[in-house]
Parts: sequence; structure tokens; C-alpha cells
Amino acid sequence: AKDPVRVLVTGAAGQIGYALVPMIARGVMLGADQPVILHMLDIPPAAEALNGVKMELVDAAFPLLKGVVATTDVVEACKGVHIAVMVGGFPRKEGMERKDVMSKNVSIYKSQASALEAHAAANCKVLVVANPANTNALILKEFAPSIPEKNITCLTRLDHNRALGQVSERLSVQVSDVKNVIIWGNHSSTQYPDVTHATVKTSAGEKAIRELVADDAWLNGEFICTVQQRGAAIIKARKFSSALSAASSACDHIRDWVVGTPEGTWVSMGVYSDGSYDVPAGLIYSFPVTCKNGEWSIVQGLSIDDFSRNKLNKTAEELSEEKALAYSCLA
Ligand code: NAX
Repeated sequence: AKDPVRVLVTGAAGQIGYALVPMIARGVMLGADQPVILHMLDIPPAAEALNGVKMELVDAAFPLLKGVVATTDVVEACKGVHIAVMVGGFPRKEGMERKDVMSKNVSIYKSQASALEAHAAANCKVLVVANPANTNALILKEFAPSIPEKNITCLTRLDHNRALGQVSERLSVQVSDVKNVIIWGNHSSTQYPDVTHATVKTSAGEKAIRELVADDAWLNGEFICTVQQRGAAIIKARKFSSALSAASSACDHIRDWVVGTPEGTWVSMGVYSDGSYDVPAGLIYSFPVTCKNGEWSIVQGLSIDDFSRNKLNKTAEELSEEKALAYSCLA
């Protein structure tokens, strides 16, 4: 039998946490033969609710779940973890300035970075979900310098999956037959969902989405807006932000990173930019990646037309501004 993998979920008493921990305990994230020990962190006001989640995990009698640590102590939470899914953060409340929200999250991610650096297992893989996800991940990277920068990522897989879903609905094809969309940039409304290289499996082989949809106005307009604004549409409909889809996409992100992407398929991940596609180095930016042996690599050599170039730049500019704002909060 395999040794259990320790998975940290911060903000575990929240909405996404409540959807995510049972998925992890069922093997959705790491596989049906991989035992797990869940480490759940939240803040003192949520301690009782967190304990309730722990009770439900016990009650569900998950065969793969070999232990649960539920705590408000960040050191205890980070001890020996192999995977850290950072869902906890400070939400933007009505009337709050962007800078105030940033400042709260910068201080959270700074201190959690130090705890991970000191107490997590060597080679711990980190996924930041909490917004502003890219910039929180960047702060975490800055304050955990001994964790390899390749191990610190943020979630844009939900946006990627939303793009697959929109194409599948538009063409009335199975979502599993659609692949290689790309989310470029920030997990925000400036992200660029790009279908230029995406394909659909048909009985006549793989076809380009641009050929099958044959409606550039839709692909360059409504499609992009729908994906960018999907989070807001969910809030409007549900009165709460996306939770089950966020949790499921977080599992997809970690699973593909650990197990690998299928041959010929890429996914979107927010990763530390090395300057590929002329994206400024030193931002956490969403790129198309393939994964193998537990490491991601940015897909190289894709053609970028003027329409796309402009959109890649816009979202990079926003991330540079966020980075500057985050650093001004540190000063
Ligand atoms: P909730 O408010 O339901 O849960 C957040 C939890 O984090 C709460 O239980 C809170 O007590 C806890 N928390 C706050 N500060 C903490 C700290 N310092 N340490 C540990 N825990 C802390 O929010 P939820 O709907 O679960 O969303 C969580 C985060 O995900 C938000 O920042 C949200 O904006 C972000 N999202 C990111 C997405 C993505 O694709 N990257 C999509 C979904 C979601 O909007």
C-alpha cells in the first residue's frame, strides 16, 4: 500500500473547502489508490465550523482518509504537508478599497509562506486559489524562497474548464472531446480565454474550433466575455460564488500536475513566468502547460496573432499593477 500523502487545505471551513475536502478524501485529487491525511486550517472565528467539517469527514467513513488535522494553528497545519491548497483569504467586502483587500491578503500570504517554508515536506506543491490568486501566489513565492518557484502555482483551471464547457455547449459536443483552450494571464476579468489552438474530436478526426464554430464574432466577443464574467454570473444566480466547480478544478489542477497531462493535451496553470511569449518574467501568469513526472512546462512555439498579443499584454499589465500594489503594502 502507498504511504499517505498529507494535503493541506486552508480556509477549509469555507464554501470551497466544504466541497473540496470530500473530493480529496474520495481520491478525486490524487487517485483511488492513494491514501491521504487531510490538514485543515481556518481562523479562530471559524474553529467550531471547522470542527463540524472534521466530524462530517469522520462520519463519511472514507476508506482512503487516514487522518484529519483540523486546526487554527498555521504551524501545526503546515507540518509535513506534501500538497498545499490555499483557499483561505480575506474577501473583498462592500466599500473596501482594492488596496485594503490586497494589504490583508499580503499579510496572510506572507505569514503562511513562512510557515510552509519552515514546516512543509521538501518539494511541497502549492496551489493558491484565494483571490487575488496570482498575486497571493507571488507573495507566497517571495516569502518562501527555499520552496522551488516551480512548486508555486495558482488556479486558472476553473476558467479553462469554463471555456471547455462553453465550446461544448455551443457545438453540442461532449466536453471531453474539446481540448487545448488556453487561459492567459490573471484570474480576473482581464484573463484571455483563447481558442486559437483548440480542437474538438469528431468522427472525421480532430478539427480546429475556429473551423467548427466559424463565427469569429462569437469567439472573439461573447465567448470571451462569458468566460471572463462567469464567476459574476454564478454569484448572481446562486447568491454565493462558485464552489463545487472551483473545488473540482483544483483537483484537476493537482491531479494533472502530479500524474501528468495526456499526450497531446495541455491545460492552463498560473505559474511563475520565465518570459515565454514575451510575458514579463517574475509574474505569476496563466500559461498553457503540459505536465510530466510531477513538473509542468510551458507549451512553446504557439503562434500569437495581433488580437491575442494585445490581450496577453493587457492582462500582464494588470498583473504588474497588482504586483506593485502588493509591494506597496509591504513597504
Ligand atoms: P469563504 O469565505 O466561504 O471561505 C474562506 C475561508 O477562509 C473562511 O472559512 C475563512 O474563515 C477562511 N480564512 C480567512 N482568512 C484565513 C486565514 N488567514 N487562514 C486560513 N483561513 C482563512 O470563501 P470561498 O467561497 O470558499 O472562496 C475562497 C477563495 O477562493 C476566495 O478568495 C475566492 O475569491 C477564491 N476563488 C477563487 C477561484 C479561482 O478560480 N482561483 C474561483 C472561486 C473563488 O471565487
